Order: sequence, then structure tokens, then C-alpha cells
Amino acid sequence: MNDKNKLFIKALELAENLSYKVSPRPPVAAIVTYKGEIIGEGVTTIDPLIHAEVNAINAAEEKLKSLKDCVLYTTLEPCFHTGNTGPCVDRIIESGIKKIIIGSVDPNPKVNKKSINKLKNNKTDVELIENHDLKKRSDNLIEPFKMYIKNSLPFVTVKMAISLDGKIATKTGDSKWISSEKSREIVQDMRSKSDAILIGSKTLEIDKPSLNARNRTLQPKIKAVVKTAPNKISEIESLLLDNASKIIVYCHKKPNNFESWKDIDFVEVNKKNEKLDLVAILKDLSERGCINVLMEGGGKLLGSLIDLNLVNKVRLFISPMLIGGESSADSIGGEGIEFISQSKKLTDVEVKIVESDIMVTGKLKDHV
Ligand code: AOF
Ligand code: ZN
Repeated sequence: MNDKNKLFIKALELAENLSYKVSPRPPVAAIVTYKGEIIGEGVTTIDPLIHAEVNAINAAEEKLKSLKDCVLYTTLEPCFHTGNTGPCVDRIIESGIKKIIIGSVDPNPKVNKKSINKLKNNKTDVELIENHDLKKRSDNLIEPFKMYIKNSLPFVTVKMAISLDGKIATKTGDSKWISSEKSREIVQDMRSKSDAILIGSKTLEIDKPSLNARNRTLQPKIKAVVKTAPNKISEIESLLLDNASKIIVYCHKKPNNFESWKDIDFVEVNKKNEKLDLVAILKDLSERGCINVLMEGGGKLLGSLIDLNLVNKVRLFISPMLIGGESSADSIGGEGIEFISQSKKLTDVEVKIVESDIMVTGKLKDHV
């Protein structure tokens, strides 16, 4: 692997391993090199809000007076506009840097290639990373942001633990545990990295989950349940356990005594075809800055989301056990389809063995 790609991987790793959330912004990292050595690193910081390139340039300028012979590597095209900060493109020009290597073009229409063109017009050598795998890693980093900026919707990942015969519980509702301990640890990481966790009312009622990311410092910002008619606080009690997130109940009508349900937000949603409008729910989550939503069941809610093409990524933990029973819950409900030719086909499929489970991950639909 050439030096350029090695240095770009360094930037990718910085952005992939952020230990805090920057949503609804994309996670970005940048490095400045001089004669092949890194002299400045930066990631998007939140408090104070500073973009990655500016952090990297500031660090480099402390080491070297002039950056005119330096190269800037950044996982995302620098911003062109003044948002809460920026424009980074002007800071780069001001620094004197004459070469920049970029991972992904910013899908934000306020930026989208405008900075690349401005840099080129300023006689800066601009290169988009060519290596396919590195480009993919860079694009993956901004996937949720792309969904948000283009469709005002979050990127929805579904996680489910199923038996070989596609069941998510027995006929009595028992589901503890279908997947292995190691698989469940992976789920804790997924929760920790998500902005919001979303479940249906049946899953809440039967599993009584806390939806916390166990033993992780970073918690989801929001834990949300879709429940048409909430009635008693005891119905959502499990979500209150060691809670560090905002709890939202998406319902058709708030319960009469909702003010006494402490620390819980009720959001009334209109019905569409007898069900709560799921697009409205997802839009509400994106307006609250959640661009990464983890949906954890059950089969009914998942089926409706799939029918509406609202799922972007799927991760199934398939456990080598058979549950059976016509009345035991299936993994996916909803309307379904008539012909196999209409089936929703996964792309970018990855299959891994996790303890005794098979973990299948794939993307469902590229809306963006
Ligand atoms: C960059 N570097 O580190 C990030 C960028 O509200 P603001 O000022 O933070 O602007 C957010 C926009 O900037 C966001 O929508 C995206 O287009 C871009 N993100 N750009 O140059 C960064 N996070
Ligand atoms: Zn910027």
C-alpha cells in the first residue's frame, strides 16, 4: 500500500473511532502532513464546535510556520458555507496548503463540489481518493448524514436475533436469549453508536427492554417506542431503568394524565392506513438531530417499515435453534409481497460467525 493510502487510512480511523456523537453532522477527520510525516490531526469537535480541517490546520501551524509544502488529507470535502462554523475551504486557502486529498464529496447542496472547484480555481491540487475500499469506507462514514441531508430522514438500521426458522420468540413470548452472549455485546456497541433506538409496543410489552447501551459511556440520545394508545406508566417502566436518554412515546393520543409521566415526551402522530405514520415519526427523529436510528423489533413494526422502504441496513443474528409454533412471533410482519422478484435484496452483504450465531449484515435500499 502506498504512503498516500496509509495516511488516508489514518484519517479514516480517526473519524471511525470518534468517542462522542456529532449528529446531525457527519463525523470527519483530517490530517496535515509535511514530507510524509503527520504534523497535525483533527476531528470534528462539538464543544467548542470546530470542523476537522480547522483543528488539523491549527495543530499543524503550531509545529510549522508555513504550510505551503504540506498536504491535507480529509475524509469529507471541506465546507463552502458558513453554518455554525466555516467555511473551511477559506481557512485551507489562507493556510497556504496547495495539495488536498479528499475521501467523499459533501452531499450537502450548500457544499457539493463547490469547495473542490474553489480550491482548484485557487491552484490547489485536489485529488479524490481512488482506492475503492478506502473510498467505500469514507462514503460509509457519511451515509447517515447523506440520508438526512437529502431526504430529511434518518438512516435506519434493523437489528434482530432470530432462530433458524425465523422466529423472534416462543409462543409464550419468551426470547431470552436467542442470540449468543458475544452477539449481544455487538448489539450494545450498536446501541451506543446510535442516535436513537426505536421499538414497537409489543416488543416493549413482552421483552421489557431498557434499551440502554450496557456498560458503555456513550448512550443513545433518544429511546423511542411506537405505541398507539399509551395508558399506564407501568407499560414503559423498563425504559426508565438507569436511563440516560430522552424517552419518546409516539402515539395517536397522549394519555390523559401524561403530565405526571415524568421525563417522558409524548408526540402525537396522525394515522395513515390505520397505523401511525412512520414517515412522520422518522422525520421527527431526524429533526431532533438523530441521523442514525437503530430499530430493534418487533416483527410488526419492522414489517411496516420494510413495506414502506424505510429500512437502510439490516443486521440479523441467526441462532442455530428451532422454535416452531404457528403462534410464535415471526421476524417480519407487514403486508409482504406477491412475487420473489419483488423481494428486497440485500447488497454489500457480510457474513460472520459470532460464537454459535451467523451474523448477516447488508444494505437494503439506497435511497440516496
Ligand atoms: C467540514 N468539516 O468537520 C464537518 C463538515 O453547522 P456546521 O457549521 O457544523 O456545518 C455543518 C455542515 O458542514 C454539514 O452539514 C456538512 O455539510 C459539513 N460538515 N464539514 O468541512 C467537518 N463536520
Ligand atoms: Zn467546515
